[in-house]
Amino acid sequence: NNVMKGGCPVMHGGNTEIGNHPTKWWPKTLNVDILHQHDARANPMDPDYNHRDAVKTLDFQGVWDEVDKLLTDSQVWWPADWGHYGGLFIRLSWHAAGSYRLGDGRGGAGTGNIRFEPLNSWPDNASLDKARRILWPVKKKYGNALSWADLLVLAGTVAYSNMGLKTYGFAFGRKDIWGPEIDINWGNDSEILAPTNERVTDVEDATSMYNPLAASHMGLIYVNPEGVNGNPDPAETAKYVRMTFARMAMDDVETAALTVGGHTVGKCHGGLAPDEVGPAPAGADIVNAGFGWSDPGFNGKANTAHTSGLEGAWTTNPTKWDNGYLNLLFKYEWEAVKSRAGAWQWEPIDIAEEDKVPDATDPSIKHNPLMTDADMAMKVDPIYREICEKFHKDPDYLSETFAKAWFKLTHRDMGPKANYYGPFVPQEDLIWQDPVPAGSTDYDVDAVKAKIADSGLSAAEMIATAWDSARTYRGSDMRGGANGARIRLAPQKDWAGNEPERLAKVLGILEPIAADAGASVADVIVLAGNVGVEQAIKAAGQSVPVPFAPGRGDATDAQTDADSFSVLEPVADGFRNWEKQNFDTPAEELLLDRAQLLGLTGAEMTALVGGLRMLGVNYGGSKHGVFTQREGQLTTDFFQTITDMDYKWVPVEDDGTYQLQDRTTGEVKYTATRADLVFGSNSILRAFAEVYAQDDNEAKFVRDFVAAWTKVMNADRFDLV
Ligand code: HEB
Repeated sequence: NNVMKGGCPVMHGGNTEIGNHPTKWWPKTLNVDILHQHDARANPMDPDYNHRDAVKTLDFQGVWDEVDKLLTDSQVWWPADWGHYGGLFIRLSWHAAGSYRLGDGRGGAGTGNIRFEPLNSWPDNASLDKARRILWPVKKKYGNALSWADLLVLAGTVAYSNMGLKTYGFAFGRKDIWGPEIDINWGNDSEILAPTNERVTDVEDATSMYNPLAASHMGLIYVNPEGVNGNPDPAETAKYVRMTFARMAMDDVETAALTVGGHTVGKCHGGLAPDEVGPAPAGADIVNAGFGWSDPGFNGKANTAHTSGLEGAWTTNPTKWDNGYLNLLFKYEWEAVKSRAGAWQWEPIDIAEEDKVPDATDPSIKHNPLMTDADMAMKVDPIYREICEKFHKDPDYLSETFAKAWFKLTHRDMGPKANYYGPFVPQEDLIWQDPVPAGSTDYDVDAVKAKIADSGLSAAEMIATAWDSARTYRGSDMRGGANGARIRLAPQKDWAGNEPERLAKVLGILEPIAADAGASVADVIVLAGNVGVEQAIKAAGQSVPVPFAPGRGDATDAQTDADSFSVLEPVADGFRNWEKQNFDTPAEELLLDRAQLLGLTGAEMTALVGGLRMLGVNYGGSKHGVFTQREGQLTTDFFQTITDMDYKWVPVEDDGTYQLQDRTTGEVKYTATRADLVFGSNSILRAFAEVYAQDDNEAKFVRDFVAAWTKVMNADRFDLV
């Protein structure tokens, strides 16, 4: 049978390898898959499994104690330095959390993503594969109630506590994912560890790094420990430390505290020359059991381990929380030398014997301590130096500042405190948690609806305002959203995208209604949007109620860290067909990214865009994409038009917009942007658009629109789930 001569039943490198994705030949294809990652079928838990219920049953203290015990339970396959895994566990937690970036809220410890590519195989995460395996018995014992994501952050926190730091607290409640995150752009670099030049416009100016990247190389959490592009120069490295930490929402004091406190414990590992180290986990041979960076020079002793290539500890007592780091940094002059593995590091000149560091395996041997280029930045950069001198003189100040910065680092992407579980949650409210007071649920919703309907506001005004209030939500770090009604406050009330004049008018009418009813403004904004949508449904001759869940609260200015809200400003919103300026990134990509942050599926995004276009809520009243003769009715006209071959699509020269011309007469029937036309041109989105254009799906469309609308309105209602 010649037809079947191919050999194996499954061709090696066929559809079972990731490199053979169907669109690989067309790499610019819109990646709609980012909306469908972490699909229910990729999740092994039962369909009715709710991690929030499970985590409440966890034996919190038991887990803590078990991790504490593990710290000194050295394993033959990865022995602990000085018999203590503290440093390793802390680096694990820090690298889990440190991938967070403020720009889009992506990365961070909130999902357990470090278990998967690319993070699992990033060179900067070398040996953290071992750290997680050491923790496996705890995960195994406590099971579903203990997520990996929680455990990865808990490990470092317990380690600090064990070594003498008074920790600030810990919250459980992170939910695991079961495969790589595909929505995160880690950079467009040509290769792992490509020169920093590929991600900046000017190497001397760290702030010129492309947004929202927050690391100096592909594959690193922050900066190159050997110096910018591997050249030791602490003053230059200081710029990158400042920039990368700022992009993680850390100021200079927090950054210095984290660096000093981080390197107060543990050590660097440089057992080998880099070319002797085996491939990362994703590229390693099957017999490595999921481990990467196989190490032919490793003789079963801690002191031959290889990780970064730098070698040595920062302090004389690397398993204790003390002030040793700053004592040594300021006591000695340091010179750049090569480690035994060939990496640049700094070592002290003429160090006293008693300040030397005991060997990680044989304490009778003593070594020089080391500093990375980033550590030297703490001494060389005038701002960091001043902060560190204060820390040096006042160790309690260091401990308190560090403990709080560590808590922020490891909890920054968990959203508001409603997402925190367990007995170690700190009482205090912190401004970066974007606190929102609880709102009333005890008012007459129908009476408020009636007042709104009588208020004289148009459906479009109400829908646009509710949408703007809710659209800032991003699931990446669970910030933003309608709760808190921060759209009333600076800076949001003045954002161009919120059309400040219309917003002020609408708020001027809704606020008294809220006050009269004892409802929050946040609730009334959403309720008004629902009223508008219900009117549009009725106008289309349908009747589908829009669900409403009261209970949002109104935040105050004092509860709002105005600066940290600027990153939530929508500078483009394809749902309202708007861009603040002409961006290089095409409108459809901006729309897709926003839909992903909102947690929408492809069908939900499609229903919302096509529906909102019918409701006259485009920014500035533009008519792009308003493919209907009956604006204000929630119909499927958008989809009818976009799938209709009677129209020819013609670009408007130098404008970035398009015309839909009658194919026979040439008459311009409608105008459009790329955020409209993509629903007719992209093969996947067109498939969704066809569903809603179908004759049998008019009612389904309205139901789907309402469900997607409600999802966005409730995206930040962590109190409901
Ligand atoms: Fe770190 C380690 C770098 C920051 C914590 N560090 C390490 C190393 C290096 C680095 C290179 C070594 C590795 C090995 O093993 O070999 N860092 C670095 C840099 C930076 C940092 C560049 C920026 C600035 N850290 C940091 C932070 C923290 C830390 C922030 C926390 C908080 N680290 C750490 C630890 C360690 C390290 C703990 C130790 C580990 C062990 O012991 O194993």
